[in-house]
Amino acid sequence: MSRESVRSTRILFFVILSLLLFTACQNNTDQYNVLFIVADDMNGYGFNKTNPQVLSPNLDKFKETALSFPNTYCPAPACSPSRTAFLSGVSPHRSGKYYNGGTAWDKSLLMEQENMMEWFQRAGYNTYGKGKLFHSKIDKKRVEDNFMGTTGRAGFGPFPDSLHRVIPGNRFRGMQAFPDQDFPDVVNADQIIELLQTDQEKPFFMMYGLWRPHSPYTCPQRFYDMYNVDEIEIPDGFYKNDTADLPELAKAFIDTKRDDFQKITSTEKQWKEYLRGYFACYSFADYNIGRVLNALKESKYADNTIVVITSDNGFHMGEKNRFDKNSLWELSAVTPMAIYLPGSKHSGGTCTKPVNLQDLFPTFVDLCGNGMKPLKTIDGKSIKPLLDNPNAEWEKPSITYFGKGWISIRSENFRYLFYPDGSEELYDHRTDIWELKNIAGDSNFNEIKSHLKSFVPAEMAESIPGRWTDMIKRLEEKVSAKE
Ligand SMILES: [Ca+2]
Repeated sequence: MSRESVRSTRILFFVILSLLLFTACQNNTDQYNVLFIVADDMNGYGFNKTNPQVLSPNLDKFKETALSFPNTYCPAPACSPSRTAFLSGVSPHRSGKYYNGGTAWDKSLLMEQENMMEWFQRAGYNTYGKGKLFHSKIDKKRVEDNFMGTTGRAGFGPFPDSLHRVIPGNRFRGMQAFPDQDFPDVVNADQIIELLQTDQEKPFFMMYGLWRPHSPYTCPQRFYDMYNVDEIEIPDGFYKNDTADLPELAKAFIDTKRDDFQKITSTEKQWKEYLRGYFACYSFADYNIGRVLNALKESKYADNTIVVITSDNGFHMGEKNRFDKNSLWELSAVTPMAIYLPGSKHSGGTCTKPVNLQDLFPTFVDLCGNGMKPLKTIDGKSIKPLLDNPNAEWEKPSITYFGKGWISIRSENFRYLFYPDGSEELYDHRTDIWELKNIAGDSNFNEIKSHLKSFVPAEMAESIPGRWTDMIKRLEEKVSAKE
């Protein structure tokens, strides 16, 4: 070998060695890290700008770097069934977990399921979780195994002071300010930030579950101060008589929360104070999300970490005469989402195709799995094709379930609701984003209606006993007796 070629070989050797060392220092050879942030009861007001009064500067900034999916919907419109579905990969129509309350993970279908974190671990990841994650009680050891450093059986924790906890039937107790460190969202963000500053030997899947903007609407004073209560406007989506054209079952359903509605709206001033509480907590959640995003930006994982930000379900602030989630209409079903994919050409873009939180697990399998498939069937469909091309063909609508036979199907332009007695609603989102005019009876839309109806599953599981199971049964009996 000539002297020249020995020299070249040596140079090549050092280049390869340096590359290998560089890659090792980046913690993950060819796998992305994932930071998955889930807020609680965050509707589209700030995230999707459907109510421009709500300030969410950190989400706005994140959206400039990410691909936004404003038409993302939950598998079921409440914390526990939504999280159970998207973390297990089992849709509510197969598990029967449609409502809050009761158990779920001790039922065999879910117990035997390999959940999202377990799959990530098998795919070679370290998994971390802080804050509100599963919601439904899952085996303590399994939670601890799934999420390093998680406290509490349901992946909650640290638990908030009782002042910040929800009192059923009393979501709002007036403006009550407390210091930052009183809030689990702050403490959990601190811990996530610390993890991002730590050397990671393996790729990581890190989940940060916020409690806000979920009620009670307590937060640090400066977030209330962002809103002048006298200037707050009643939401555009509120319309006094938009429930007149609903099916009987839907009307009876709305009546179950009428007292709640009347109490909050008894004076306009009180309603505005309620709105300020939600808006302030929305901005507080935005602030904590911003802290975590800044920490990621300053970390060495900034360039190889996928970031997903979304909520477990949406929330009505008076629309359809409700102050609640637990419904199949847009405000409750929407879970606005944005995804940062390193190197994406579509930063700052928007994909308006209808997607579902149920689609996240298969998407992670696609992006992070290196061919590792889940052990059991998971529902949903990978949205990787949309991350690659936001205008790609996407025929699949997004489905939200609220009990056996209670189903809502959202295409890019329409929402179709189907009830167990066969009654229906249809809304055209091109002209009616607040779903004020039910056009199910308009024959011009028959084709669209029957197309969407074809996605109603032939079989749906009976409800696992939960907070709404008996109530829904009684409503069905009451309405069918009248008909
Ligand atoms: Ca929730």
